[in-house]
Amino acid sequence: MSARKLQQLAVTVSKRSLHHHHQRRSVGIIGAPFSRGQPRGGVEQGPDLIRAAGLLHRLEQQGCAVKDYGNLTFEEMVDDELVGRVKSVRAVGSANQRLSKAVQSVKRDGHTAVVLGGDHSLAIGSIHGHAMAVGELSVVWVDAHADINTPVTTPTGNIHGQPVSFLLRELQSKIPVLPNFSWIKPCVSAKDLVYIGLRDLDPAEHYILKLLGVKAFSMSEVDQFGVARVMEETCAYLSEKVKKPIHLSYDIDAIDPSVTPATGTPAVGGLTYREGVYITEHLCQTGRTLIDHMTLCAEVLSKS
Ligand SMILES: [Mn+2]
Repeated sequence: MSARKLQQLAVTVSKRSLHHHHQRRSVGIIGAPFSRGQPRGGVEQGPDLIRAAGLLHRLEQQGCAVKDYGNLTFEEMVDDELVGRVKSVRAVGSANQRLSKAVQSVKRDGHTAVVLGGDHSLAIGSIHGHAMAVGELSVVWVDAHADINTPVTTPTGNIHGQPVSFLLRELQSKIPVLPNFSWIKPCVSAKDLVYIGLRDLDPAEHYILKLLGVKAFSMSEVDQFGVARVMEETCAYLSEKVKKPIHLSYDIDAIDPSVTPATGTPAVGGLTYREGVYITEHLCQTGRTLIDHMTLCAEVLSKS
């Protein structure tokens, strides 16, 4: 069910962009069956389940040229002990380095890169690879959670709650040295990040967002303004100075668990199905004025 909704999200994206560009969009799919950023099993089946629900066929039906790069394989890590309180550090660092290289290669081939996760720690490699390939990025992060704990502030030790902290330049002095993380180059500025759908933040995350002045639309603000105005303001904010390519990082738990129950971290009071799809539609309409400057990547949590 969750995979089906996701497939519809992706199809909506390609349809809109084709309509506005009048050109054939080529999409490169990367599967990242990885779950070590959090403790629960199942999420590593996400890429194959989303394919099984017909994602590629539906994209082709909409006129996209689709190249499936298959699933990445990740090495087993023995002796991946806690570092401070952070779990599976070596596995997460190594998997994301691999993903970053894969994204760079897909971008070099000229595709819109779509990453199918996998838990949200994969955003580290996905955004890093995208930035290495195309330069400065804007990031739209759709999620119930901010995922911006540092390895020091994390209450759980799970890296799926920390990916943004590794990517933001402003937080680099707060990030300790971790095994298999030395390859990461912080590549996103706080002013180029917008959150949508937040409703479950840890105290330290709230503090970091305030400190850095990160633009964020919580669910209260989606309620108050409506998703259409939220998206208008998001795009106006991101294109204030320079129009940068947009990286969309979409955690399925942004949508209400009554619609997408297949997530490890459900948070009630989320986006409706239409609000969740509208976000992708609006970003693609923006592509009309940002031709060839927009790439969508989705890191997706999908539990069977
Ligand atoms: Mn989340």
